[in-house]
Amino acid sequence: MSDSEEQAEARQRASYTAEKIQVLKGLEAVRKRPAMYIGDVSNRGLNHLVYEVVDNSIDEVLAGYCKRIQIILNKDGSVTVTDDGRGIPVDLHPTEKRPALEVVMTVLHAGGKFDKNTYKVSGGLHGVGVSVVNALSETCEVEVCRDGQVHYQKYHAGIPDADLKVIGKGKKTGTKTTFMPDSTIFRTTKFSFDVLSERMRELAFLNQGTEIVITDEVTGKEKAFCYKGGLISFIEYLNESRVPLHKQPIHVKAERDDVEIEIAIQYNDTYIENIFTYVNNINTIEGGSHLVGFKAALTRTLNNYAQRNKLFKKENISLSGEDVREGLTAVISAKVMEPQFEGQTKTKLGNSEVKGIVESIFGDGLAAFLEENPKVGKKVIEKSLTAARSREAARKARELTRRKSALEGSSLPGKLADCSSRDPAQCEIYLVEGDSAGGSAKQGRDRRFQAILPLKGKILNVEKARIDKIVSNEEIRTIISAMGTGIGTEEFDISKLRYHKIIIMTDADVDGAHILTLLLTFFFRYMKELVELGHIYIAQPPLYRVHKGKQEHYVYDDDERDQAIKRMGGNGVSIQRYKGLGEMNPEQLWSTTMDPEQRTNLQVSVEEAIEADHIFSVLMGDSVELRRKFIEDNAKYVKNLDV
Ligand code: 0RA
Repeated sequence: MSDSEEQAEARQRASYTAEKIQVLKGLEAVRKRPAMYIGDVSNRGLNHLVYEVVDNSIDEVLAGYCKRIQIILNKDGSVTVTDDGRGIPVDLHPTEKRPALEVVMTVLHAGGKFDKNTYKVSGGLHGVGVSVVNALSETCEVEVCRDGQVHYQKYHAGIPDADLKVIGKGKKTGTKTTFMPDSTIFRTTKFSFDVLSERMRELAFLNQGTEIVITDEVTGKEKAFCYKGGLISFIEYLNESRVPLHKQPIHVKAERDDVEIEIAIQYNDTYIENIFTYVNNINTIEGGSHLVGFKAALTRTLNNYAQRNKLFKKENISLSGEDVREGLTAVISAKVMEPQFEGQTKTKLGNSEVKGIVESIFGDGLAAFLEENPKVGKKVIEKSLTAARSREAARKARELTRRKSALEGSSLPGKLADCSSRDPAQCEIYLVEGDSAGGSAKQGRDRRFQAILPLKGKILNVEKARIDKIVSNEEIRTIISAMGTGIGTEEFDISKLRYHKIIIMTDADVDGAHILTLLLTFFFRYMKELVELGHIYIAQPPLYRVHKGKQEHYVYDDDERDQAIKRMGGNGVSIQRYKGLGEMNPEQLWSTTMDPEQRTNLQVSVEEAIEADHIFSVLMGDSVELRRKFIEDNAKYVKNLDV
């Protein structure tokens, strides 16, 4: 070998070593700060590992090569994701000098470098790359079928055990990934079949015709999703328990300047606005430019249509955005090349060019539909006009309350026992079922930062009532004025929120569960941001008091109860089952349920917004049949209720 050849080889070795060190550093960073990459290390972060792997297969769906994705929760606690795409490339990576597959599996953000013309996700929780999943797994195995061969590699904590090798032959193509989440990193390593399957259903709706099957090998549960109708099927699912105003959903699909837009909408006879928006299959909870464009087009197109067809009896009337969205169920799906995600949870689309594109595509599509379906057009305009009238009535009712409370000198409800702090970030409000529990809570609380609002009986079911009736309901009015924010999409103002923690405290019986559901429905429909931003909590009062002599334990479920009895030695242990909050004295209520040092509140989230909408619409809607089926299917969730 000549000197220069030797030098070149030495240089290459050095650069290879340098690359290896880079890779190790990257994997180490992920293992040191997992939350930076996947949000958190709870059940939520754990489930995101599955989403990340599935997202890569979905990219292959979007590229047009993958039809089926299978997810198996294995008996040993690992997960296997299999797709029938082209298979991750295995040839040498031009600069890294290793198989592309190994690069994808071990280098952060190496995933999307091969194909330029795909709608890749950037930012947000997804799209961190499958190398992150690998780094956070005790073991991970990939099998790639392509070019007639089966390629295989295994990793420990993201580091390859050996070089990529060929382990067999096969005609088919595809990728199979099996990973075992690292139990030293995650607080829990048990995947949630129900949560995962909701997301798989959503992906199946959003990617028309793709078959997604999820199996739990432990319980034997399996769900297979495949929707020929895509977004149209999605809308039909969302409106399942509602009465539609027109049979066929309105569907618009087009592409402009590399932005793909698909929208489906259908009106129903409720008063609820129910819009889901997506960018590259990601739920944009905070909305953004695609939603703004959609709303603008809907309002403008319906007003123009009504004007031109003389559907407004009075001249000079115009429908507001809220009027035309009453009883509307809509799904908006945008595919954007370089999405910019903004907002508190990075789920708001920032790309301003998308607004105009959605506005013109949807405006044109809707106008064309209305011209061809005048009967539907007339119905929609009539519904919107009724909405406008009742909104006016609601405004007058509110105005009246405002003037009345101005006369009385205070706008806060008399039943509210407010706290002394005026810093909302420090303040909490307990919404308590019944006057007697309310009384105990008032005595037991820390009045510096805890306010108590006792609620009498059941609040109105907002799922079935229109806004004017809702705002004239006494119980709901009390809640609204205590919150300080106002309600609805236009009037709601989060900056006026008076308490950053809103804690619902009800009895552990059927009535309590009903009141809880009614309250959650109200917040979900009319103060959604409170739920989205995590301001709503459910208090967890103990189910039993176990005591013997001077020993005393409060426990929250049957397992804990049995353990406590064992610890105390069985004999002479007495057990008290709390049926209502009223059975606890103020001190007990404080120490078990209200003391921030000891309590365990449940934070309500809308990660599964579709499921939440479905639950509320079914439980609170008109269909007895669907309700019965739902309760049967979900019996396990209600087993702790005292039926
Ligand atoms: C880039 C190029 C090619 C395939 C893939 C990515 C791919 C990635 C994943 C991740 C999970 N499943 C996947 N399937 C495919 C193929 C390029 C070619 O064959 O020319």
